[in-house]
Amino acid sequence: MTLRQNVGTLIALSALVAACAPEDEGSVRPSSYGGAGGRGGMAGTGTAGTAGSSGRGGAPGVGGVGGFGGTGTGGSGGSGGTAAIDAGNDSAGAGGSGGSSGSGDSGPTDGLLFEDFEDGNADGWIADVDDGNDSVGDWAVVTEAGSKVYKEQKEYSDPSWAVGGDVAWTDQVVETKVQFVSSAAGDPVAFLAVRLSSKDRYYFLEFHANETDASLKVRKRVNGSTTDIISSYKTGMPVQAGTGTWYTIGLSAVGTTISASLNGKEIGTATDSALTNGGVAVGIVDAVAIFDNVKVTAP
Ligand SMILES: [Ca+2]
Ligand SMILES: [Ca+2]
Repeated sequence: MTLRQNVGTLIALSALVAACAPEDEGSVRPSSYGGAGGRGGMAGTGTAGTAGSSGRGGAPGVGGVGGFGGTGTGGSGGSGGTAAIDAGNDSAGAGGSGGSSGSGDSGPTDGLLFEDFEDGNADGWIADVDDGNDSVGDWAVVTEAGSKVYKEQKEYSDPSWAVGGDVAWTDQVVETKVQFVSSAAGDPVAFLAVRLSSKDRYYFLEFHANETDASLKVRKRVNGSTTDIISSYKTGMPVQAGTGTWYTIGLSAVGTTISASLNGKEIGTATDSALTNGGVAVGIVDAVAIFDNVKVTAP
């Protein structure tokens, strides 16, 4: 039955009730009849109920997950949820949004070390280790081109190193991105070292930015003497690395095999047994340069 039909039925019923009601309560009735009932009163006007309380806000979100690499911290908790706004609606508001991501260095968890410097810290790195001159070196984590990088900010004519890792490491495959920023001296060289156990014991790669050949060398430093293991390469080398371009340089020491790579391509291998263990290092001479994504894995 529609509403209109409903209303019509009610009106009809009212008319019927009115028709059956006595016109005059005082009229004389046969004594065998009881008195007629009185008229119904006017409909009352009820007071509207008070609105229900709003729902409670949702619980704050869970903090984000810290980054891989062992140095990340959890993100901050999310904000509380929005309270329900409908009067009388006692359901809970929506839950809070999730927390922000952690700020730790990301990267592979199966490697020995990964450092992208995105947490703003060169944690675990020791700078200014060089050949006896402790005043050399001005390393800092800075933002360049949207990424945090490790920068040797001043140009020195003596090698300036930053070392990391663990002196107990044996077999290791290391690579890093490097970019020469400037070189007043005009003969910039970047270094990458493996099996470094002291300032006088390590294998290292030399990357000469302004050579057109012989721009990479692999050398060893043993008890204060430096010796070439692989003196030069020409095949696959850039024609002057120059400044402003990222290169990936790699050096590995697996057993007695020492290998070097440029942009992921192996460019030479040598055999040497002088050094068996040590950490890693990046370095620079005659240049301002930046490093990023230092990765060490065990083969
Ligand atoms: Ca970075
Ligand atoms: Ca870091």
